[in-house]
Amino acid sequence: MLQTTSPLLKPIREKVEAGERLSADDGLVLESPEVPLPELGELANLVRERKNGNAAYYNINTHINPTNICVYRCTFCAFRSDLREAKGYWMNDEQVLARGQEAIDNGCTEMHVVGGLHHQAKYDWYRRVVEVLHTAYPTLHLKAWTPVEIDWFCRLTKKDVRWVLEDMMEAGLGSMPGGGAEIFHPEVRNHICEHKADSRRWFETHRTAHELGLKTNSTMLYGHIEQPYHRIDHLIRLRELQDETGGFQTFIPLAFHPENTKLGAERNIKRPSALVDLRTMAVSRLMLDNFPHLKAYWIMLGIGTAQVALAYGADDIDGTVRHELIYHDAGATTPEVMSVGDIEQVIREAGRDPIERDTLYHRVERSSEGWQTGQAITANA
Ligand code: V47
Ligand code: SF4
Repeated sequence: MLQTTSPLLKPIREKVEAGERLSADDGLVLESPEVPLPELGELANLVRERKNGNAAYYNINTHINPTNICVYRCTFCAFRSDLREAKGYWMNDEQVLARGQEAIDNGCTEMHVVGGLHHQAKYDWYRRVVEVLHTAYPTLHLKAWTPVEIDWFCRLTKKDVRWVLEDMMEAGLGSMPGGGAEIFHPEVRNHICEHKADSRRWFETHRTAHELGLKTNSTMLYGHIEQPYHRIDHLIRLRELQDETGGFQTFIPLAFHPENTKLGAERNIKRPSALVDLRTMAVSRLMLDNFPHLKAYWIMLGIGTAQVALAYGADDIDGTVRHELIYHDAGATTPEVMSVGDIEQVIREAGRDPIERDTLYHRVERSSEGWQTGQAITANA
């Protein structure tokens, strides 16, 4: 039995205990600073443990951003570059393959592939990134491209979303990451990334991916100009698609890192506090009742907050991670990579049981011969 005393939280606690869905109005109550954070966390932890017990999942993964040159100018982005800037780069096959080899040498099961939209790159170049990696390293799962990229590929090929996704699957696409979601509500989206794929396109892409049997992730970029009702709207839109398709595996709240960004400079925005991070995680866990997993992305939260987040709704800490640029360009001070020993230690220190998973949530079994996919992980409803 929970020790909740806040009168505001009482009716919501009763719904959560009874396994009932929370409304948008409930979500706004949870966002209110009048609801004490520890009580909110306790409630989110009830759901987290109901779904995933004491497990905390991680994987051995790496990132590749094949180019940082981008036609768009999202105001929150410190990663993008213009062609003429010194930091601009564009990888060739050899560089891509070298990253694949490094991933295999380090026991990675997954490569996260996203990047800029280079105005000079043809669709075939993007396709080749997936194809050369998949051909050379077929055991490496390629979690690649956001709806923003898929939308760009549709423009380049003059084909629809289904065609592009099927073509990428033929090349070796295994699933899709959660990026490009930002904040769906147009009041915010039009200010932070007005030109790229809108929320309708984001949902069309994920719906089509789910119809084609691809699993996908989802995110929300918080801690900038958005208001609580924008965040609740965002979560409810995700919950509605999940009701239809069941294709989302995980939700990852992403805290805005303002360093080297136009948005940060213009509005003098500071990075959200750990208290905001934990409240956002807890509210997300309570609103997304049909999502099996929530990720505390340690690269973005910092290790300490990610550990606490495992008691505020999160059951996954992402991976060992290698070659992360998006957050480090925007001021993240977390290490570039964590060893398996360290990530397991971080999870144990938080009082949870570390379990290595693959991208599609199967246990990973390792031996001196290498690794293989084990039992599927099923979260309780
Ligand atoms: O869409 C960009 C965000 C996202 C900044 O699916 C920023 O497993 C904060 O989606 N401050 C890309 N956030 C990262 C992403 C992701 C990360 C980890 C795991 C998974 C997964 C997906 O990063 C972008 C945008 O929302 N972002 N710049 C910034 N300055
Ligand atoms: Fe380009 Fe993506 Fe950065 Fe937007 S977030 S500017 S689409 S790299």
